[in-house]
Amino acid sequence: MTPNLWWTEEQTPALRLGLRCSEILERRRSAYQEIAVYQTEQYGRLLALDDLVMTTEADEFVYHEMLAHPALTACAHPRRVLVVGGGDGGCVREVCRHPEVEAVVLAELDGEVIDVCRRHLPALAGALDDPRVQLRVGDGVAHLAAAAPESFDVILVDAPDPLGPAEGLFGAAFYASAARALAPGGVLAAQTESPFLHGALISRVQAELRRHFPDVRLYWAVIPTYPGAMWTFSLAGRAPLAAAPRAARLATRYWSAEVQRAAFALPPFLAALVEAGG
Ligand code: SPD
Repeated sequence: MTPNLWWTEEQTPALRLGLRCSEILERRRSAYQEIAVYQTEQYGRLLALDDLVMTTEADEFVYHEMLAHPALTACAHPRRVLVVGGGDGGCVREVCRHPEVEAVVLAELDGEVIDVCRRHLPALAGALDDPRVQLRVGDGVAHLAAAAPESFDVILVDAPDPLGPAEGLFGAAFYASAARALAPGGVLAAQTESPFLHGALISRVQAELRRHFPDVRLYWAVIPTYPGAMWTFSLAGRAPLAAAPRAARLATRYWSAEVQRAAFALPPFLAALVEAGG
């Protein structure tokens, strides 16, 4: 144990998140990034990529449940699911809770993220052993561009922050590929960052999605270790989305049908970001 070991994320040049750690469980450089897992005293194990929090044991359920279940319950027949990013397995775990799902493809850029999470975050990465899951290690943008038309019912974009290779996961070409790869009743959900730090990105993504999808919404959840704590997701349907989600009985800790309804109620400053995209 290293005394007084602090992990810090520089969220902006003027804002940091600090968590005291008892141990660095792993720290290594892959071809793409530095991958690290810390044992924090407050929030359990923390996975960081290039010194940015990807997930912690304490709040991962909020993010993964809220990324997966709104899209899966908005889709009438979610049989074939693509998860882009999310090599930790948390999003795949939530997808696998739905018995209607027959196949889940995980397209993760960095195979070493999967290896590290299998070792240190088994409550998330254990889902990758579900027989319905197929792992595809490689660029998610290229994977989607090469996907057959209408080959997925649900696409979930579990992107890291929009820096470096992940920028493409927030880009116009990626959303065009996603619309093409979704079946007629298909639904996409994507994490779209913090309204406090990335308002312009939210406006741009919402506008871009509206170019390809007839029904686009924004919703939010509270994730304490992400910058600003208030986090947004974008939902887009290839057809107008039903007023009520499909009923689903899921063993969840944050998501429920009622929470989902509430998550789409936007405070005026969030509604303004949606409208600002034009
Ligand atoms: N700033 C944190 C953004 C991270 C979003 N993706 C996290 C991946 C967890 N599966």
